[in-house]
Amino acid sequence: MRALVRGLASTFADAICIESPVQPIDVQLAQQQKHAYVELLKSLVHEVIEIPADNKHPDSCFIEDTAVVVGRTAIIARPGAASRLGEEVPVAEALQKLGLEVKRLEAPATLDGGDVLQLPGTNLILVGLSKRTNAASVEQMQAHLPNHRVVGVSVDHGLHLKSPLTALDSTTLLLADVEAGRALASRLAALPELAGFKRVMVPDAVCANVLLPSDRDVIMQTGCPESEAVLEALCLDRGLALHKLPRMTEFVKADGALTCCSILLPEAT
Ligand code: CIR
Repeated sequence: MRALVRGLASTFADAICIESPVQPIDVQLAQQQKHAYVELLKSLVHEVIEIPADNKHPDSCFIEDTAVVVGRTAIIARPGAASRLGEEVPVAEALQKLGLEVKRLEAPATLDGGDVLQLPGTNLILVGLSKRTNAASVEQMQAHLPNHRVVGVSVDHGLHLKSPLTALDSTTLLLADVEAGRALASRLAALPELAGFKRVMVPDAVCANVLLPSDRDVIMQTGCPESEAVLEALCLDRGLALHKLPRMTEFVKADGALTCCSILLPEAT
């Protein structure tokens, strides 16, 4: 696996904060937290490639939202927040240079990558129908990915589908036991495609969003001992290595999840 990340804008303090209580962002602390994230990723993937910061786009470090990589295909997103339009341009160029087959979503589709959950070990891709992502993007994603099943799921609360939900592996979904996670749990219960997945709730909003830099490694954020204990037990049971990253408080203030700061590129790419 390789990872694409983006430098932190000097304007990061102006990032969109809608879901979390507004608190001033300490950009220097954010730099340190981002550095720790990248260093941990470097120890777990073959290469981390960094696209330079873009000070005109305060949210541009949230690179996950700008493209979805599925195998050798990169689908370039159309960010759902007007202030984020354009962030995807250098990301598309980088993915093209890396040899991926680049496809684009076209208007009226809008999509943030944080709304796209690929379920490991299956050809199923869930797309959250949220404030940022619409049904046209589901149709276009499906057309670009004929060997996958792309299924839209309504996101009634919170920013993105993956804010309170990720997959731990091909058997287990993690959900945050908060309003957004509970609402999604009932939406997911109605999907026959997910019948084979066990659903595990963790108490903390931040801890259900884990990053999988390989099929053996899981990264989570600290800050909730109860959630950490749940993840420890799950990982032990599955032979997965759990890596704990000190909570990225400044990113959480801007509604960012752990997955949001990278795009993972499978090895063949
Ligand atoms: C936004 O509102 O777009 C950013 N402040 C946060 C984006 C977080 N993205 C993600 O978790 N995938």
